[in-house]
Amino acid sequence: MEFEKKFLDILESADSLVFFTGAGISAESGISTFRGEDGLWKKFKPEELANFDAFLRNPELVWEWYKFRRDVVLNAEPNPGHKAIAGMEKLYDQVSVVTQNIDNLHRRAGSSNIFELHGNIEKNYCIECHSYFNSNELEYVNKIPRCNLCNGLVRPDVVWFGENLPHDIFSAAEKTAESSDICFLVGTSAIVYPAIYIPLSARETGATLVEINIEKTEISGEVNFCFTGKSGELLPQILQEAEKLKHG
Ligand code: BV8
Ligand code: ZN
Repeated sequence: MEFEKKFLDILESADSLVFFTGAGISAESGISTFRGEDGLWKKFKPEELANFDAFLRNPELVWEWYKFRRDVVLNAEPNPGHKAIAGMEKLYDQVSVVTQNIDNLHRRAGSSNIFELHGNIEKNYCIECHSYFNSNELEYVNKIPRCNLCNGLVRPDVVWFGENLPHDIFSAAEKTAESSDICFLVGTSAIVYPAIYIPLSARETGATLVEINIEKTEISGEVNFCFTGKSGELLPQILQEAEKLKHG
């Protein structure tokens, strides 16, 4: 893609970058998005799966869904989009990833400053005594993991609809966004709150918003630059431009 000079000048003068990512950045790793054509929500209804009442009503079904998604994630690899974001850390003083994804792919790609707003599929906790368990430590009783300390129900450590986001992570992410020069919005439909406040607060404090998506979204009209294309293709191109600008 040919990037306009205005964007390249901002890319060159920036010190601090934030990448606000959604399910779309992992699509090229073979992980379904939520609301796309093959989206997860097409097959399952969020209200039946990604909320606490649904979990209490039918823990087997919710666990079946997360075990399925965890298997997909474990067999997936970070794609060139994840890797390009990790590569930016060699060129800029501050590079942060604020992700809505729970798939761990940014960490596996080598990013070192990650804020997981909606949790992580590898982490779980007992709803009774709040003991934490990694997914490979879980002990299943009739397809449901139970706490080996109090026999309570264990749930994925992810944020379901109607649940608050981890306050410390959210406010740290917001602070990072507010001190960024560029906030990239990568592969997100930009409809889930309060996550979407992160790029909006970056804009409030003067950051340039750059959207990377295969289609227009709810926020396309409010960003400074809209690059239409696959993040696995566009992000490596932006990294290449940044290398040329920063290394001359
Ligand atoms: C809360 C769990 C306070 C983990 C998820 C009415 C109006 C506004 C808000 C609300 C409302 N009713 C309720 C709410 C609040 C609700 C909300 O925002 N709902 C939305 C759907 C309207 N939010 C909440 O409930 C949040 N909590 O508000 O707490 C509270 C407290 C008590 C009582 C009430 C409120 C909690 C939200 C978190 C929910 N958890 N996931 C998991 O199982 O994964 S949400 C789920 O959506 C994922 O976390 C996902 O990350 C997130 C956002 O989706 P995206 O990542 O954007 O993915 P999506 O598929 O939508 O889009 C993919 C994009 O990628 C597309 O644009 C596509 O074009 C693009 N793409 C595809 N391929 C590529 C690509 N782009 C580039 N390259 C490609 N190759
Ligand atoms: Zn317990």
